[in-house]
Amino acid sequence: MKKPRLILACLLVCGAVSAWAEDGYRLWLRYDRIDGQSNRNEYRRPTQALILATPTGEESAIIKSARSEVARGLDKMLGRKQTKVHVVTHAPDPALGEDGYALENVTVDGEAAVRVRANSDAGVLYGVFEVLRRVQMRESLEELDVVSVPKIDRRLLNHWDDLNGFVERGYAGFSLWRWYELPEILDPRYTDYARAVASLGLNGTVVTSVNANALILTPDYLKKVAALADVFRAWGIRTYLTARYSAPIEIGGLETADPFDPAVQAWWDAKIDEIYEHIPDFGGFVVKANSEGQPGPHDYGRDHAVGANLLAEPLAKNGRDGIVMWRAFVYDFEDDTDRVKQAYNQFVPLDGKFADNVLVQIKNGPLDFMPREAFSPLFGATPQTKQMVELQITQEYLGASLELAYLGTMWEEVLQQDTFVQGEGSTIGTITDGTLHGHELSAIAGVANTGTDRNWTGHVMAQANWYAFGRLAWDHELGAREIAIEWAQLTFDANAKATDKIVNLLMSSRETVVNYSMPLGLHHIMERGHHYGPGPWVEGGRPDWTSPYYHQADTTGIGADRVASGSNAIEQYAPELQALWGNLETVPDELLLWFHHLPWDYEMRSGRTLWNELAFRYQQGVDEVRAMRETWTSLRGDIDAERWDHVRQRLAVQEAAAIEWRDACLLYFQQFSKRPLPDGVELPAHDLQHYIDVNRRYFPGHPGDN
Ligand code: BDP
Repeated sequence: MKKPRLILACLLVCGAVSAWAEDGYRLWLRYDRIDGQSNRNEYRRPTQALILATPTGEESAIIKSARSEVARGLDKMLGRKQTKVHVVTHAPDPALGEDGYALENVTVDGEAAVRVRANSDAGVLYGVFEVLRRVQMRESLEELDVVSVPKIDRRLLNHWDDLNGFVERGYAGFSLWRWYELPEILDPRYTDYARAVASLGLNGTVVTSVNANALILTPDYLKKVAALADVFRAWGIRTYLTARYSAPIEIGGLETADPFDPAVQAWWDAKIDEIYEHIPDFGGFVVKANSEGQPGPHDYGRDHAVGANLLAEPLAKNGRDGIVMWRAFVYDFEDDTDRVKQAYNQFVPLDGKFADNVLVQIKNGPLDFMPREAFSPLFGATPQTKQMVELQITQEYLGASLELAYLGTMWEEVLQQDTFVQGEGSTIGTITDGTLHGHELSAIAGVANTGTDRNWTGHVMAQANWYAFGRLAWDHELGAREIAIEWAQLTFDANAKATDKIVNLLMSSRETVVNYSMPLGLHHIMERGHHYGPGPWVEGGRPDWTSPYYHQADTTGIGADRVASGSNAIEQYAPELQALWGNLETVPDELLLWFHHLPWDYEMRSGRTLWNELAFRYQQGVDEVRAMRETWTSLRGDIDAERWDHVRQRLAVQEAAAIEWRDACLLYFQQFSKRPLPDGVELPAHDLQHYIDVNRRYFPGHPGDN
């Protein structure tokens, strides 16, 4: 009688396990057992022991994390009880910098071992993660000759998480931080989050939104932050906060937040001391000031440098190394200058005025994380000021977590973009890593796409964006394709042909989104508020929050005139780029309507008229999504059914979205072009009003009405 019950119990348990098994929770840290005895042996031998070598040789919390990851990863993959891990002292090696590591084959007591050598415990942890990655990818651990040193010091995620649990522009559930439970209750997920972050070599996290709430700086909340920071610290991750500029008024009881007011200065000084009491390795602040209604120094007639330095000084007090990341995402309603020129205009005159521990944090484009923008001309324009790039991992304008858009390709384009500010090779990567202008301190930020969804990012394929950001933060010269290959191998562990298909799908996906939403340099023509789906008709309210402000479509043509005949925003770029982009012969199609307003019959390189080309690009976007769906269908059986179906459903949504974009935009622009759709472009199923009437009240991630 006992047996059937046992079998039943097993069926239930096993069933439950498999129902959860492939829900994406494990991200790229799957650590499945490596099949095949011979294969396993290849890794067994060199990893008979792991030697963790640091200058102190201490058993710190981070070293304990590294040990736990070896047990969780290596032992599981190799089906081994316990890998021997020895922690030893080793002379510091200047070639490894603060966080870098070397992987070497050594022999200990006649046995082969892998030595992970670093100047810090965090470096060792990163090295251990690389060993694990190599085993997961079935790469050899013999003849190791690896030295890997991050190019950027502070590699940060920026969470746009509100204290009420809502994630601004987050499409993967709610905030991971359960403020009401903290500090007493620690969700085990905090540790899994930290493991994932550390596995990429990221070393900092800003846990609150740029649209900051001063409450986070009150004593109760600081205790909560400290509890999170304690978890993160064991994984080499420092905690940062956003600072609301008016906090001295809101929680300090002062009348003003004027940076020149001694009481305000004293308040921040004491507040920052208090933060360090709770979080001894506090990383510093991100500040959004005088932007989109946020308070800031302009409220008192002071500039951004004065504003930033107010916080920077106490952060650097008593040998602390806290920093201020002052955002350059500023534009003013009162200012009728082309919005894309405003940040440059505000920041260039301040060059040299920022304190040493201030970095100006600049979005890749001068507008706002569009599917494609020309880069922000502020990069490299203030050589005496440290600059860092802010990338957006969450897909605010690229289909949220409903659509597949691998951003590695976009970020490769951005980081390798030449600004020419110091001649050829003045890339945004080298500005961000500090080498171009000889700055010691460097940082990079990515707006996180994580939330409480079991798979962390809403769309399983959006995990690739978290992964790619982390890898590029470590080394901005890595290629988008090599990162995609790594991620696909680690995440799906499929055969080579299937992996190839997944990689190709990722690699073309961003351009596909550009094609069906904002081709040829169009921008900011999305729906208002939630920013999902088409909205070229959006009007009313402040002009720089409308679509016609950017597409400028009328009966004469379409496109933003940013050359001398128009706003002349192009003059903010180096002469090389002015020549390239200002000239219709040489400007790439991708940026055509970003810089030029052109007649509908303008003849494109393809030989088509501009109108026909526009229609053709929208159609191409739809066709490409259809091809993505076919590819995905062909992957059935090559990857697990759960994640296959998860992506399958979302690709169907993506096709419908692409069709909606195409039809809505073409019908809208056709009012001005007054030309028929060319052959090969499908006719819309509805009239324009139908698309205008679509109202997605239920769309998440919507903070207000911009
Ligand atoms: C825009 C978002 C908005 C953010 C803002 C920012 O729509 O939610 O608050 O950027 O970066 O992209 O401050």
